[in-house]
Amino acid sequence: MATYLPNRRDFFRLAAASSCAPLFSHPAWAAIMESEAERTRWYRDAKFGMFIHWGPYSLASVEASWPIMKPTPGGITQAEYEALPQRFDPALFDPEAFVDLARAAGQKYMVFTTKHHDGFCMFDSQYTSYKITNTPYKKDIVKMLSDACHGDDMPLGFYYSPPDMHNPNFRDTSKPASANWEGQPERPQWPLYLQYMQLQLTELLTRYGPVALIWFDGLNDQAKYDGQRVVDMIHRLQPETLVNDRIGVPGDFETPEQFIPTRIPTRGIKISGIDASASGRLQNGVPAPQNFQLWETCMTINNTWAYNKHDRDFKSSGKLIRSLVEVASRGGNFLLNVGPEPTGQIQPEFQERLRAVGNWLTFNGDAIYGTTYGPVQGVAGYRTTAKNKSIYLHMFDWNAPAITVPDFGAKVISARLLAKGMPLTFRQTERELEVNLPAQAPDPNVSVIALETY
Ligand code: FHN
Repeated sequence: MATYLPNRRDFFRLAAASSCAPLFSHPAWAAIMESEAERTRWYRDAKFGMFIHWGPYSLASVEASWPIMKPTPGGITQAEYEALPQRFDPALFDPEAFVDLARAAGQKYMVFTTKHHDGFCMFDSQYTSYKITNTPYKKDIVKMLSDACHGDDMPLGFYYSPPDMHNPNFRDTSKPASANWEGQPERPQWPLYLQYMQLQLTELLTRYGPVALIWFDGLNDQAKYDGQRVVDMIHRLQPETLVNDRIGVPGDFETPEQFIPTRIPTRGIKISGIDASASGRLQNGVPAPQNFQLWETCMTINNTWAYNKHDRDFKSSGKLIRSLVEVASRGGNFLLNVGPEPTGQIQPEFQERLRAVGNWLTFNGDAIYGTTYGPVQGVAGYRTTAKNKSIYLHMFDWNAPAITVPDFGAKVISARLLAKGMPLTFRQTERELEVNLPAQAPDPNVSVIALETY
């Protein structure tokens, strides 16, 4: 039986009640940090996950839900969109194949859309008829995938949308979704919608085995969902389930979307668009561990979350490998998305790129999995990650005959090319470390130098 430790919220309540400001040096705070570190350890070590956006919308090659929330002229109508489940029958869906692909990619957890904003449930909920078991396919896809994941020890998380265009207690469904897609908490029915959410989350947390995390997607004005009550209920059902930051209360991890922060995120400073890589140069601050804010960038391989046969703008394998390195070098997780086809297959362009990332990880995974942010930040030519006494230099530029790292505090015992195990000679002074490099970089995308230190 785990001993009860006040969680972060209780700590602040306790401190406030004793009319003193929360003292981060307080023994309770250290205990909270330790208990949080234990809960999130598997997640922090996993580093790389597969996001899956899938539903009847894949039939129409449109984005999930947004076509009815913000319709475009000439686009699919709400009636056409809401009729798609009538012909959704992914006969080629093989959940084991999804898990095998994630494994081949080096992805160590999966997050699946159980219900997107459109309100359609990919699980057999007893609280709605708008669900997968009322389609020609008939089978509970969440059950199939969770069985496959648990059979392969693959942690599975559930994406769940608090916004729900189909539920009449979320919004007045006599009007088009575009009129009130943000929901109507002012209506007397609102508490009934919050109860519906709790009932569905209870189904997801009691019928599908261990749930690694709940990935809420609350969009705006998230306070209307009474998030702390929801999180408390989740932890009563599965205490180890992690929760993200998109239901109006701080979560176990923050979720920058489609961008990688240029700094290492820290507690109390919410990640925002100004942190996006495109907005500015890399920042070189390295926070103390207790100030680090756990985070995860979610990203698409092309530009759409759902399957879209028209979206041919695929990121290259090299770009995806470098994105993974960027994220890991700042202590984050990378949740890379696939949108399966209406047949249940994952398109070859996604498979090719995911397998290429997996191949890179086969030789360089030690420099990613189980690491945290490295001691050198903000240098254009390389990134760093760290794990125990090892420091990894992820070379974006290869400027033989040597690389010089200024102000390298740690005392280096050895240096080697990680992928080939080839020893490298080096020279270290008080001020800098210089590592001699072979003329040819071993990897066309990112070559890793492993440094062992005292
Ligand atoms: O509207 C959703 C979108 O469809 C997708 O699910 C992303 C993934 O994080 N979240 C919302 C946009 O921020």
